[in-house]
Amino acid sequence: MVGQSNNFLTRTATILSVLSCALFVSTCSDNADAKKRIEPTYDKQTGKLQLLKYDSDGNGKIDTWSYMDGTRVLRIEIDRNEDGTIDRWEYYGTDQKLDKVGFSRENDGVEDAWSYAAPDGSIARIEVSTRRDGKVNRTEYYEKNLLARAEEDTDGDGKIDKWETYDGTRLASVAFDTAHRGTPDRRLLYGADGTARLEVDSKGDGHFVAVNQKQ
Ligand SMILES: [Ca+2]
Ligand SMILES: [Ca+2]
Ligand SMILES: [Ca+2]
Repeated sequence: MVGQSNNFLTRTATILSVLSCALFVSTCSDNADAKKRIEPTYDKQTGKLQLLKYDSDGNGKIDTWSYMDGTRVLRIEIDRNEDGTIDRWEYYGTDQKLDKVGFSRENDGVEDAWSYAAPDGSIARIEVSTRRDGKVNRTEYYEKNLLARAEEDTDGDGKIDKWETYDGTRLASVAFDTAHRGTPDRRLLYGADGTARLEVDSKGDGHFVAVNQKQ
């Protein structure tokens, strides 16, 4: 998933250039071929372009749907493996830059996570709806395309109650707010050697003590 991000961006740029080439520019070299593979739909009353259906790989089957407001792209939905369910949702801002990319963590056509890119094209964060109801309750923060930390509202009360940190690809710590104080009151620290240590902040003053130590 993470490694696909840059491919996604490249693919998106390609699709956009093909679409605009076929529809709006008359001098592009692949114009005729691309035009054959694109089906536009226009608003009956205003005549504005609403939807472009596109067969990106030319196998005769539509795999890309671009929802448009005239010449402006609003959203592109892609069925990459052509199994009949969408697996990538691209959302565009008014500046026509890719805002976020939705995807299905279960690959079942249900959009449950949204990736946001950093200016260099790497993943900045991924928002997740772990209940798959469209509500974001987990946010993962990435550095150099590696998960660095995550925070989650596990009980759905709107407040973060679980925090994870990562060291490379290894989970380094998980902290929980079991007392609904808004801050963690217990945490598990995982060593690189496979050890784990439980610490508790019983007073809520940010001072954690290992449970097997005398306080
Ligand atoms: Ca196709
Ligand atoms: Ca699919
Ligand atoms: Ca919560």
